[in-house]
Amino acid sequence: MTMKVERVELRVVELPLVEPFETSFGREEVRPCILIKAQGDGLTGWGECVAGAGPWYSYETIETAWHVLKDFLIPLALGKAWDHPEEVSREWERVRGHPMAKAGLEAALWDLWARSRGISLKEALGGVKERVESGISLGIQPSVDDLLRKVERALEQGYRRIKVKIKPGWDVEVVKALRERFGEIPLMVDANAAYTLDDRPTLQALDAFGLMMIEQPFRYDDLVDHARLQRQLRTPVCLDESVKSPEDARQALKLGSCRIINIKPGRVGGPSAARAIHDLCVREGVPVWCGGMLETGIGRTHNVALASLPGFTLPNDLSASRRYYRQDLVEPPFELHDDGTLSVPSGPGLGVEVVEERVERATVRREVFP
Ligand code: OSB
Ligand code: MG
Repeated sequence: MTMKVERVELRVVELPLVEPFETSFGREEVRPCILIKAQGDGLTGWGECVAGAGPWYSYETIETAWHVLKDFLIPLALGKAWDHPEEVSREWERVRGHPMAKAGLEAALWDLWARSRGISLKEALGGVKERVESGISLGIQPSVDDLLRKVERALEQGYRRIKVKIKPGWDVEVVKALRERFGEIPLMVDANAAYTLDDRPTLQALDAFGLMMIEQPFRYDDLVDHARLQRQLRTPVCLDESVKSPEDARQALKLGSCRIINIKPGRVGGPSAARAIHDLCVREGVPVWCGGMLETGIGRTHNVALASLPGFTLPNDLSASRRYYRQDLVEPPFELHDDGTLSVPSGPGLGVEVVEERVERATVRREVFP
């Protein structure tokens, strides 16, 4: 069944976070993102582009993504006949980089495609799980006591693993305090590229705490130094920022830069690329989990569907809606079950309702194509 996108609507929405989120690269109190609504054949598909206000996590921003979507990706998609979203995303390979812009639009096409077949995103992607394991990612806090309180609450709520953000000066002491207080809980750290080879004594010290993994200690695009580090650590290195495509993933595994990969569809160019990395990692025996970018319910639903694939064997950065936003953009919002999981929606497409009046209220910019 051939499809055609006749209309695309882009919006920037801004949602206040229930609490500020601080990492080694900055602090966010309001999360802006681009929402993409693609329509054709009487159906609507939604996607979310995770580029942020500034180029702190990667080079992409709301402005660069808007430009690339408007001037290159949307024109390549509009009015073209296609059978599968992967076909359209192959056309975009001509556009170098800009994975977040591509991922947002490709996600909308997957939603459209799944709806046209009356199947869920989970089925469309080849997912198998009805529930996905939830972990929580806790930002840098004003004090260690604050963090201990946050971790205690997260454990009470049932989160299946705790990830804490680290940076130089907020690392070994913090992990030591967590181990002393909570014992052998499933614990990991994420440095968001804040360290260099000179910091190996710190990373060696972290190696003694039995962490599930150390996420992205080195530069946002490094594979070589990570490979050297991984040879010196017992703790698995997990790459986030450095893996921006299936090709990066292949090279990282070849070089031994990590033993785990955090798959974020936004970072790697979309659901197709995310699935390709999953498939590669399954073949190579490398565990993966789905990362997050503080998505609204729209991006979260796409991520939850992806995380239902069989290779996602580690807890994901997919928390309940209320952990991020007072009111999500979808109904029903994501709720944490007592066993620390989220349900994978099973209705057609996203399988949740996008509440358009909430989207409208959060909108600060909008444009329709053609
Ligand atoms: O490095 O994984 C990261 C949020 C924004 C940018 C980068 C990261 C994160 C998170 C939050 O860790 C994960 C989530 O959405 O829960
Ligand atoms: Mg990360």
